Amino acid sequence: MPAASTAATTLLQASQSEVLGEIQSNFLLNSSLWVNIALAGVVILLFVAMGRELESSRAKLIWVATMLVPLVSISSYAGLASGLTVGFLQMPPGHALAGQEVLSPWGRYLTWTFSTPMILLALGLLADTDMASLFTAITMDIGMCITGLAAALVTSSHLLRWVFYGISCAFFIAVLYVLLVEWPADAEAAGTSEIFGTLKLLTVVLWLGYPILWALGSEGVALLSVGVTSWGYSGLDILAKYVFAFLLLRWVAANEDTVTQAGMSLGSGGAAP
Ligand code: RET
Repeated sequence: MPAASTAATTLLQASQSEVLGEIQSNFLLNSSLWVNIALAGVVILLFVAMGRELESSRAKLIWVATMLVPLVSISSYAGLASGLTVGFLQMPPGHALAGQEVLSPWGRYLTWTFSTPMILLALGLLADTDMASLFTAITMDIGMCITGLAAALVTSSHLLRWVFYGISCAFFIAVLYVLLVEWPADAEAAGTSEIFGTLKLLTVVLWLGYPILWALGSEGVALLSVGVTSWGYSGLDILAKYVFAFLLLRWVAANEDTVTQAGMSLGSGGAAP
């Protein structure tokens, strides 16, 4: 196969140290990664302390799901900062950066597959939803992340990048439907509607920022540079993960009884009959 066509269909061959050099020479990009590593570390310690007093298995389940968010995050950002999950892509004809080698932090999209289901698991447990609804939200969310990763990695066709983007958005709409239509009613019945309402709003508003950023960033129409896009995601992550998780854990720690009594639908260790 001629070298040019190989380059156009795969991540370009670049050593990890070349990628690392590129990341470290871009202050905006590098700082957006290290700030999150530091924050995730602090947040993990804080959450360990906040969960110490929890007793019921249901409250502990919400706590573990919430803890996994910064744990996945610190691993994800370490992967990006080391260059392990970053590569160069040659954009296809039609793309604003066609033919150029663009730095792609593809590990970000991959690791969302592990962090976002934890956010939804914690929210679903808080709303005391049923297994079918929880399964729907989580599988649609995984679909959104994997097809989003495909949209970022496809270099054979500009059109197909946007086709994957559209598929990812369709999965996202299903997640939004569950969050906005199904779970609020469940939370009302479980007596958790106030905190659920706050967290739902935070989640929906912030999550909408991700596809917008993708479309404007170097993966999409390239209006924003790699560094600015990365700071955009890092900022959204700080709010959608750490602030979200802090609010959730603080409420669970203060209202363990409500959480325990509500926990009958999923059979995950609610109050004894
Ligand atoms: C992509 C691009 C394709 C279309 C859509 C997207 C949505 C991404 C979202 C990500 C949320 C990430 C969070 C991470 C926390 O760890 C993949 C950007 C719809 C909603 C909250």
